[in-house]
Amino acid sequence: MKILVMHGPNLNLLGKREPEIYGTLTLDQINASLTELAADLDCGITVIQSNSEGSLIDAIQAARDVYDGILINPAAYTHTSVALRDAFSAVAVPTVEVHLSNIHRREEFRRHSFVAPVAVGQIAGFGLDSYLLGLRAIVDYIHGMKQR
Ligand code: CA2
Repeated sequence: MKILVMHGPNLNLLGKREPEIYGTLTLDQINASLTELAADLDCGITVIQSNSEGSLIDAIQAARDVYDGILINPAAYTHTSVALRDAFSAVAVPTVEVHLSNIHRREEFRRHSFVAPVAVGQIAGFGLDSYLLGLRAIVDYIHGMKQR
């Protein structure tokens, strides 16, 4: 099973700027934990990070017929990007949306996600564990699909 892990804009700054909001963990550390868990779950992961909406959309389109699922933290594009939502809708690759923070208890503008309605589900508020739970969730979901 192959999962594409996608990190959206500014997540490359994790652990390097504003640790009071997003903590001290770096993106490399998150990716290392995901890689470890992926080995336990017997799945392969490819990780990308982009600050560009177009590059993320290109990656979603290219994921069709290549990856079994997508794990994404769309970051700020969560709240703004109809284009990202349309790409997920078009490729129909099962997707789990994750957020480090609980977007529902932050500013009003973060409460709405354009991605959530086209995702299998959303996990928010658990820091690194949001990603790890998200990886378990997408892998379990795909196993379930294959049994049907
Ligand atoms: O909680 C999350 O994971 C978010 O997706 C993070 C986004 C934010 O726009 C979403 O509303 C919630 C922001 C990611 C930016 O990360 C930074 C890390 C360090 C310094 C500055 C930004």
